[in-house]
Amino acid sequence: MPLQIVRDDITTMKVDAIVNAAKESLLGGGGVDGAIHTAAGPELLAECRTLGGCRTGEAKITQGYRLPCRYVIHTVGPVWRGGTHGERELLASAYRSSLELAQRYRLQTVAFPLISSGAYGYPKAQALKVAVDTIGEFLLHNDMMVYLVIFDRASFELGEKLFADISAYIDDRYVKAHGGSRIEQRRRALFAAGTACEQETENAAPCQAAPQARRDLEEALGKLDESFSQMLLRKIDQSGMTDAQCYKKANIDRKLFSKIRSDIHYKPSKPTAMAFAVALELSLAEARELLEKAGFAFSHASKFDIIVEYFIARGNYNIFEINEALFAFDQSLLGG
Ligand code: AR6
Repeated sequence: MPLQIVRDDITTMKVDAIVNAAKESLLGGGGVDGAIHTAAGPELLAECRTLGGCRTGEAKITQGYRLPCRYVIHTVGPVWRGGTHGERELLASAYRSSLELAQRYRLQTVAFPLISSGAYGYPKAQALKVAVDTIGEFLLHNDMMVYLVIFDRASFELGEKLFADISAYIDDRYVKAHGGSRIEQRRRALFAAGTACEQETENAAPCQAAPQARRDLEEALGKLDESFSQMLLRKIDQSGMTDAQCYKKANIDRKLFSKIRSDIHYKPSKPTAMAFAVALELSLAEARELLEKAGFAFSHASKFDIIVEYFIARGNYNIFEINEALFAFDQSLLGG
């Protein structure tokens, strides 16, 4: 999965580079900067002294010294001054400059903290959105594995309204699926089965199927043999996207996509299948059909399913926003 949101201490990340939320002097400070310098040892500060500082929105690179990563990319985010002083663009630029530097050094794995969201006062939910949007945009055109490291639970806040909306959506469905006693649930299930039987009996026609119905049946049977992989490739072709555009939009890496492409019987995990449904911007009915090919269903007994359904039903196919919400509700993320 090219972008993963994880809860961790960035100084422990075993990646090619971690990013430091530094100040313009690059001479150390508190927060994540302090933690990185402490873990790296005094050689880091010595190298930083040779760099001549770093302007807000730009990035510089050093060795990682005693850290488990090879490099530290130092970037400087903006100080929050109410949001009307170009903060968003400067913050996006801090992420972009760091990613471009990582690309120049041919790094494959990079971990970011939530830049500017501590001492520099950028509201956390907005800082997170800028991070996710900017990294997401970069990953549409570049291959890299990026971790967004959230240090404490409190750093992570979905917009209040979005959180409330999703909670209500889950409650409406999840509670229904789990509500009532076992007897009540059994009664409902029996009732549903009974109704279906009655309908079947009513509709049962002793005569031959009409020609149209037979054609529909033949078409359906013809589709029976289509595997997940085949349906996926067909839908990608129909969408006009290239394979790469589709798997990047699905937050899936190239290797996994090649496996799916070359093995028509490949059985993806549910988050992978869902990720493609989102990347292809399928309707709920189409998404169900694709999931079925992989042996899955949308279930109202699963918060994960309900959250993805919430976004699809609203036509919001931004996989990174969906992942933010899944992360907030402690669910697996979409992708490979
Ligand atoms: N791992 C991951 N994230 C962390 C860690 C950690 N070990 N420690 C803190 N965070 P901040 P800024 C999170 O203040 O707002 C320094 O003094 C923290 O929860 O470190 O960009 C510099 O020298 C927060 O969400 O950076 C500058 O003067 C995020 O990292 C100034 O602070 C960023 O908080 C930069 O301020």
